[in-house]
Amino acid sequence: MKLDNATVKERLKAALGLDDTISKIVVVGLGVTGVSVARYLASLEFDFVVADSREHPAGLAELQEEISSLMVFTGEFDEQLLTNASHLIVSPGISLTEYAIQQAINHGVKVLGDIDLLACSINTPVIAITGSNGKSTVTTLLGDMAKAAGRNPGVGGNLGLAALDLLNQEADLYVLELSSFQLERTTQLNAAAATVLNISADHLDRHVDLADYAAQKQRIFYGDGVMVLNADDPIVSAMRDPGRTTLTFSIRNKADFWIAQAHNQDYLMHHDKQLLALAELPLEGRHNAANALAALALGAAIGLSQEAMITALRSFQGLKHRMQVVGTVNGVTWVNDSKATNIGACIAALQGYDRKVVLIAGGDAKGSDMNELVPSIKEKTSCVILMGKDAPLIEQALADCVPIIHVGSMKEAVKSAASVAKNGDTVLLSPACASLDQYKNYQDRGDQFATAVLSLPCSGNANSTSVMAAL
Ligand code: UMA
Ligand code: ADP
Repeated sequence: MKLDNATVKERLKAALGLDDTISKIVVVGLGVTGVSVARYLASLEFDFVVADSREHPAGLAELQEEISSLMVFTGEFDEQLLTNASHLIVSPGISLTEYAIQQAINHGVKVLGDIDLLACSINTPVIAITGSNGKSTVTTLLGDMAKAAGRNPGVGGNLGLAALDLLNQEADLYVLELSSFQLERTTQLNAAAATVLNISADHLDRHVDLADYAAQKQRIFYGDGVMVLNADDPIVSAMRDPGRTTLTFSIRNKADFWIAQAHNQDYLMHHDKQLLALAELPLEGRHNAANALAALALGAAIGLSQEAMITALRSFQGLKHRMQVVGTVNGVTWVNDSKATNIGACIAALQGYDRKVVLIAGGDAKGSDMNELVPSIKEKTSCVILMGKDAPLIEQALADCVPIIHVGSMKEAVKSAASVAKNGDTVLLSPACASLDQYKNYQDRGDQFATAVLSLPCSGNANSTSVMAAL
């Protein structure tokens, strides 16, 4: 629940130095985050201006109708405007290394993000989730668990609904997915429970190196809440703070939440208590067992009932574009994992198979080292179909260890995959790269995949009904 405006203003002033009479605020970026920040500041009667490097930001006209006095600067960021500010509230998609922002920082201008504004505006517990992969899955699952336990959670953040927009609805708990970009400009979050699910290379075009990327993620643990750590991930395990309450999860070894075998079945466990047979979890891939354990640990940290969490787990169908089976055509199963926008996700997808698959990959590698993909591709693929800007980087890394086909479009990729896949095979779209070089976003890439699969000519045992359901 949001606090009253006077209290919020006091807290913003004390914590961030934001003062409605003297602060000179520039909201930088007018996407989903910028619009939510502008609306929120206006509701608190703060003065501010907005800057966006596009000439025509999409949401501008609507926002100008709502806030008649809104002053907007479009086009290349104006160094003087930013340097003369006292505070910049910068959207996560904008790098703090942008020249004008750097100049402002050098002049002592404070940089904030939307998450700190939210943190100062509520007295409600927050569960915060970050990691290279699994954030959206765990955030959504935990939201479902909280609802099953009779709570009224506000679920959002990097997931899509901007954090400050969550204040428009009543909530007794916030479940926030947070990116490294949001966390790098956050100092006020004191989550009741927080996790870094895993760390693998991602966004290295924005962060100095993997250590810097991990350090930004670690900021999720600011405060004194319960830390939920992945015991299988050495970088995450090293984040342990001996003074803090910690819960661990592991799909390999014994931990607070772990997997044990009994009567030839794997079970999700809490210490020595069997919670659920893994076979009852309606999600593809071993990595989703890790996600389920992480969600159970986070829920336990804030006292959700185990029964309610297990009920939510049993009915959780996963999210679109993540290991989503789109159908079986001519005996070949087609799986859409378009959200695999980094190496870690692609490796996790491949490792979930016990026989070789045809892999469709490629796109924008965002500075990651494609050599890391090689062992899993060697072990788990019979052929790799490559597309997109960084296809040559992947090809170079693979160095002829597996047959490669180059294609220019998703339609061609699906056609080529259909020509090499045999009855009983799986074709997996798990690109290990971002989509923006060829598609509007990962959803567009996944939808084009499903559409192309649907248009494949069917013979005898085709089952295209499930393909249509996936669109
Ligand atoms: N902009 C500029 N100059 C630039 C770059 C951007 O002016 O150089 C402007 C854009 O024109 C646009 C605004 O800044 O108006 C965009 O801001 P943004 O890129 O921060 O995007 P938002 O629309 O605010 O969405 C952001 C997150 N996007 C990014 O971090 C890139 C969304 O995560 C998130 O859902 C949303 O806030 C609500 O919290 C998306 C994402 O791709 C899903 N996240 C990355 C990921 O998951 O890997 C981190
Ligand atoms: P995020 O929000 O962190 O991008 P998602 O839940 O949307 O995470 O999943 C993104 C991609 O990562 C998908 O390809 C999914 O199959 C894969 N994935 C999900 N959970 C994990 C995990 N725990 N480890 C590795 N990969 C994962």
